[in-house]
Amino acid sequence: MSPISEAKLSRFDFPEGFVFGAATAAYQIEGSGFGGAGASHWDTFAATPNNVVRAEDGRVACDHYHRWPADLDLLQAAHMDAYRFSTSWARIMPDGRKINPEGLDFYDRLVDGMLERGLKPFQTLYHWEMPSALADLGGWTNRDVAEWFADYAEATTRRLGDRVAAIATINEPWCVAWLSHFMGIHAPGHRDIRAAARAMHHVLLAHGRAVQRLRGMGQANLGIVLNFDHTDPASQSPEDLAAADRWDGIFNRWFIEGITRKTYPEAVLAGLSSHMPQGWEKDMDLIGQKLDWLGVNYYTRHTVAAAKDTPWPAIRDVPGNLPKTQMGWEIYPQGLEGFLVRMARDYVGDLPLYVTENGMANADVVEDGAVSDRIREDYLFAHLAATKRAIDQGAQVKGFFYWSLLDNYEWAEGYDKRFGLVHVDFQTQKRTPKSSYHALARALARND
Ligand code: IFM
Repeated sequence: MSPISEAKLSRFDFPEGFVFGAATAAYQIEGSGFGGAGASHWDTFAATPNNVVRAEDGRVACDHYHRWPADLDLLQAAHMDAYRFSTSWARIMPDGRKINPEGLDFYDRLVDGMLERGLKPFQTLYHWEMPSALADLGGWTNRDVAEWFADYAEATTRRLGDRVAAIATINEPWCVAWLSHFMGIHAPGHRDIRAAARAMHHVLLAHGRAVQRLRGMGQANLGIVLNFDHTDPASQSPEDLAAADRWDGIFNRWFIEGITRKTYPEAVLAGLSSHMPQGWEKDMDLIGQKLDWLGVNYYTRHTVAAAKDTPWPAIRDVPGNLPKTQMGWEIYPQGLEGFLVRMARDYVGDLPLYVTENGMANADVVEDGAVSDRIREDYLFAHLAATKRAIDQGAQVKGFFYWSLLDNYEWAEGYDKRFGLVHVDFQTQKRTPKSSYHALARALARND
């Protein structure tokens, strides 16, 4: 864990103009199923037994749809410069195609609310609410998803594009494709290598098509948010080294190499190529659209070993011995430094990088009206220090967003896992800023 002296870092230790913020996502906080919104594949996934802890869903979540002014006030009061939020496809296009004006009006007010408070709006277009009507047509396994997504991107940007500071197409394509179509852990819950191969490709195709469309409209500052998992081999045996390389390829190289090199890693194609959509190679130019920035989400590391006598990718997790968060994720800040430096060195050079998510879940409780989460303070400042070390090594990191502003709906984990700087009582919706919120606010104060 970090030496506590790292808690002394402040905004003045970072380059002038460095952006500090917090991140959320629509389904995890807004509440859903009203305001003209359509159903998404998360509603049906959650309604199916054994997918989500206690079958909890996002119907109420943090009721942010009605409480957003107070939530934005919390960001402002912590001296943040920006807010990373997502727009919900199912709210804006309930059937996946036709616009719901009420949905766009909501985001219009939200973006204006950010600007009134001096917060730069960092928008994400897809943070996982595939409209059910499109999921019925195969969702990410259907090649047409690229055009559906570009239509949604265009409609949303026509309304908000004049005021948002940055747009990310997709949040965490690895989760959209692999976690959801191979591992079955997120919606739509498939465990099928053919579905996974298609989703792995189509999610990037949709990204490329949306960037092309928005660029054509003159929209600036377009990026994508990728998640990364530091991977260590369980031993130096050739089998474990190869397993670690496969995991690194699936998680950490597939998406960035698709975009920046217009190729996919050989170690992954070895398992996926026979399941890929026909002619996928011809899509790589569209996928490799120029980016204006890259978002890096980072949480943890994994140690992996070869799993003998199992089908490709034949990998198994080996429990690590570092301190863990409430998610059971090892705390390893060096991994963040490593990925920021690696992205700059191997893939994007001087392209602006943002840490678009980093944070930890903890079983926080309110005592005498306050929450003491010193462990999160340590986690946060250790990762800020890792970010600073990457900057010192030349990575062009321009901002850091803590995940998350609020305790919220942690997908398959329901409401148990608390990632927020602000505690939410899900019965009363009372917000209680935690000690980590106050520590970050002190670090970000400008003293003027
Ligand atoms: O809550 C999620 C978020 O939606 C995407 N990135 C990881 C977070 C923690 O699991």
